[in-house]
Amino acid sequence: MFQSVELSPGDPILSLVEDFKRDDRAQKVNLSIGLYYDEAGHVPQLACIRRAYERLASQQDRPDLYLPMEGLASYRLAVQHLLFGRGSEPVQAGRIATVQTLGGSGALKVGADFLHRYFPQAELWVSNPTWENHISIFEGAGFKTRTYPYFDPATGGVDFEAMLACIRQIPAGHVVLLHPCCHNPTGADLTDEQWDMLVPVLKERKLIPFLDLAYQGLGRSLEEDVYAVRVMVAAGLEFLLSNSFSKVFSLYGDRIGALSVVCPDEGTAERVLSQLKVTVRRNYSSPPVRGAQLVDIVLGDQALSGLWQDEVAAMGARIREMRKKLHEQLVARLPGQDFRYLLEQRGMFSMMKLSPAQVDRLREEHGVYVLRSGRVCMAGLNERNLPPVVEALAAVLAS
Ligand code: PLP
Ligand code: TYF
Repeated sequence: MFQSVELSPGDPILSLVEDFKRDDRAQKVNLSIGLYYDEAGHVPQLACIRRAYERLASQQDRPDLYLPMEGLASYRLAVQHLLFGRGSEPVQAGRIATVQTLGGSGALKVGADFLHRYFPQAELWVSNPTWENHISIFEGAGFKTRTYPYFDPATGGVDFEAMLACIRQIPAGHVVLLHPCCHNPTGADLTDEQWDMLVPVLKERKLIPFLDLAYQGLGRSLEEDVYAVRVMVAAGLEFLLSNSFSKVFSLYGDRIGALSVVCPDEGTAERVLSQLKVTVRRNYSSPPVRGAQLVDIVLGDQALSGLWQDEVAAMGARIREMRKKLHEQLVARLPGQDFRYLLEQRGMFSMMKLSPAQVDRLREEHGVYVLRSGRVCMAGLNERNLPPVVEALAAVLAS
């Protein structure tokens, strides 16, 4: 019966991680998957999470029951406060429907299923390029996907004119997926002024914006990284916002995130929430409990939340420092080449000007793993691996 099943080629990012694990060279460096590593090269457990675990242990004397379909109530409210602002009008008005999800991926899936049910004709528009899973998840939910121009390899920035021109042509009612900060895979973000110009177009064209936020705080700051959210709220748009806490709480395996749908009024939000619950029920009934409890403890406590904010700020600062050093050392080695884009791009990733052949040489000759597209995880760099990485890049970029 199952003999005709073909082998899937697998996720390109995760398969590269498997290759890396099998590589027995001591000097190998993994800059492929998007994980935040500390200066010692470890994926850290944050101090605020350690404290939250201690608190949880002292409170927990009952078995874990199922959470409701929409997740932990206090967590959902804490998410709204973080993303939209505690005193913000849509939070105060109760016009945001938020459900706890299995990471950012789960939020995308719940959002995609919900949208496809209510807007079956809508197509999804994503940036060219985008995180591959955006396409997989939406196609899995039944969407046809298309791309709008985004990354300009010549400058390492956004080709905003082409992006805007394309978005002006998208038929009303289609879904436009946007990265509010730390674009995956390029690191090229819109400026605040560009968001100011884009948002009225989305509104005028009656498009459905879907913001996917996986790196809040790792670009500029927790507040600046949600500028797009602020502008959309101020413009009175209805939109979806998925967020992931995998990176910013270093809680990858707990699968914790949320989906928020900003509605015009409280009654609509109530009905939307009821449908998001239906979507959850049809997929996996209810979300896991631990990640929500941990994040809720941190965000709900002034001291722990302050500690978390400092820890996120430190992660962001370390990435920027690594960008600066990589830039400095590459310029010193290859004075004729322009690496300014490393400083301008934001977040965990940079799309480096590397051909697939150069990427293969990095891996085969130097044990430096980056994605085939040229995406390099800046958050995997540290003082110890920087010299061999610079050496490897200089070698493949020189010839
Ligand atoms: N969205 C973007 C843009 C991402 O880069 C990622 C990667 O982790 C996700 C969503 C998925 O997040 P999670 O691992 O929490 O599912
Ligand atoms: O882009 C990345 O590297 C991260 C991690 O199927 C990731 O978003 C990669 C692939 C995947 C899930 C997460």
